[in-house]
Amino acid sequence: MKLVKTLMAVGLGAAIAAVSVAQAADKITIGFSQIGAESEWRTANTNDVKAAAEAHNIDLKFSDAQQKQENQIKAIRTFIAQKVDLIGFVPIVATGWDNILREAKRAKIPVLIMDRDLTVSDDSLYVAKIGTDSYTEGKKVFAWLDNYIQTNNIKPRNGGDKINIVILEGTVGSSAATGRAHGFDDALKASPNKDKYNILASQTGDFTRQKGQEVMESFLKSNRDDIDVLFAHNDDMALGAIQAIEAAGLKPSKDIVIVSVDGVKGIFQAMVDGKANATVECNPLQGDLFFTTAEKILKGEKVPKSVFVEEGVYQADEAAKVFPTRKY
Ligand code: GYE
Repeated sequence: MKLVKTLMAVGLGAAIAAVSVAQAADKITIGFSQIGAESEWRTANTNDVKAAAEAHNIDLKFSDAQQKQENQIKAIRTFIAQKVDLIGFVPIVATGWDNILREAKRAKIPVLIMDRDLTVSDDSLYVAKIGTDSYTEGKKVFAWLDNYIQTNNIKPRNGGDKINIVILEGTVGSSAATGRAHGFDDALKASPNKDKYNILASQTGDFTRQKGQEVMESFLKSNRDDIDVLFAHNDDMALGAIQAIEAAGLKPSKDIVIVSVDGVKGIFQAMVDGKANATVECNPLQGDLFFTTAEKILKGEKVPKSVFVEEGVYQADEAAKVFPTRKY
């Protein structure tokens, strides 16, 4: 209505200018703080957020925290000063957000969380969370592993009576790491085969290929002939570990069963090459759901507090068939 009046009141050139001003004013502005670029998964997630912002015609202020919570807090504070319509972020770790979220609440800017979970003293400090169900992923990892070990009748390499597992954990304090660890542990404890497994070592590789390789090297130094299984909290660390396993003269996927989480192209390639056994999918393509939810929040619609994206499990024997259909 306002626009029609404007069009009548001014000449054509000015009218076109008025239309674009009106459109710009209508555009939703969202500040988004991403963790960084630690993994193939994260890169896919960032690309998807940027593409989805364009598709939704959102004015996106994107900030990369380079793996530091303090940078995320600074970015959120800047978004508040810029009076964005909504703030989105991926909490690098679960705790430490209360103060900055109180600042956002005081400024009446809604907050929508993506991917990782957070723990706050008051749940009204954020509107909703969309993303990853890390606990279920951890459970799926153990379920796959238990079934694989039992159906293939895999025996401990060192002749002992337990299958020895090493674990490469994700970023310390991140919900992606704690969720996957708890899910795996709970499923292990609930298994009738629980006494057949031993966790030999578990250490963080910070979700990166480089650290995954380094930590696996140190595991192999102390226990080369005892390790039967590697569970990596993400594919990138598994890919780094594969290099360490080969350098130690062992065959990844055969001497050491390898299962990880994410489902990125790199691990599909490794499965096709016979170097990894399975991946539990974690879908990074969360941008469309994020902006759809943000739009609803800004229209005053009610949204569920927590929504998870769909995820599957893939193993080596289907990798070649599935590979061409993978989007990340
Ligand atoms: O699995 C890992 C990334 O938070 C679910 O973070 C995400 C995890 C993902 O770096 O590769």
